[in-house]
Amino acid sequence: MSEPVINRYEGNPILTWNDVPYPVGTVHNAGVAKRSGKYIMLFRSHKYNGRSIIGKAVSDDGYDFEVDEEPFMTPAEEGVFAEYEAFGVEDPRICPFEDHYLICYSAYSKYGVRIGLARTDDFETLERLAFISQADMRNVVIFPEKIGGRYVRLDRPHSEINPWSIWISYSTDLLHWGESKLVIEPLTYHWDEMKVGPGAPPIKTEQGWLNIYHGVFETMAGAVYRLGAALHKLDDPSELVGIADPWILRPEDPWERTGYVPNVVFTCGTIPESDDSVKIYWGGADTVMCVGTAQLSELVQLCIDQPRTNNSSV
Ligand code: M1P
Repeated sequence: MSEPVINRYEGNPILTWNDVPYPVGTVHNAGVAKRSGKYIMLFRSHKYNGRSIIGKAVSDDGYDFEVDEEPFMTPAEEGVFAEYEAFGVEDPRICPFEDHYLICYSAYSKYGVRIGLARTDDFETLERLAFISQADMRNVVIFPEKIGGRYVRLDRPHSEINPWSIWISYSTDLLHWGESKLVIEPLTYHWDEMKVGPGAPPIKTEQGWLNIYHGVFETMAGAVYRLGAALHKLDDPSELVGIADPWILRPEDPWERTGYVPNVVFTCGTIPESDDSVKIYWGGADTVMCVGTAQLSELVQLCIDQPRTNNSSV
């Protein structure tokens, strides 16, 4: 197996519950965006009652973040959103789209978990648009531009029959989605054999859309969440160029191996920079936020040169 392609930042974890000026037990699974030279992080926190809210932190360099005094998003208190967010809002993914930012988040209620879509222009105000799935669905990421004239997303429905897999869906108005098709399944006897889910919104490269996803392996001591990379065709992302056989990140640091949920690295956001590097942000053990860097060209090449097969060697 090749050497790790993600270099962990030596200052990890970059954000913990200690940095938050209101009472929370965790800081994890953050979406990120870059706006006017600032890095904006929308992170998930468990309140003491176990329900999740979303906070905001801002940084000049992508490593050193300062958290707002108040949460950015809490469950809605009236209307249709209140009914389906009553148990919490989780795992925001931020997709820059034209001159605004689309935010997909998991909404929990007594009916299960479904996906809410919100929009912001400035990360000061937030407009909830619609729920874009029924229950049960998690891990939705929208591509940052239309493809073939339509909005495109990767999503992860739950099913009792099939292992939890990554699907693709299309929309003409962002609100109604369909023509869904399965694109990545877990692979038996592989590090992602239990389930997979989209991680960060896909990144456009010359060779294809880079999808950094999470894959889960069940052990006698519980599930292990790792990150992998897949490359989707530019003009038709329902087709894959390749899925990298090795994982690109696994729980190694103490704050990834122990915490609220042990042995978890889980991404909801990346920031591609202009020099081929990409900052990858991940939650460690559902408890803290971490960051590392990789070269986009290396991640792409890994998908092309070492694609997984049914006879995976790693
Ligand atoms: O606890 C690990 C992760 O479990 C869920 O991920 P998935 O949808 O793939 O099962 C989510 O609750 C996620 O937030 C969490 O980090």
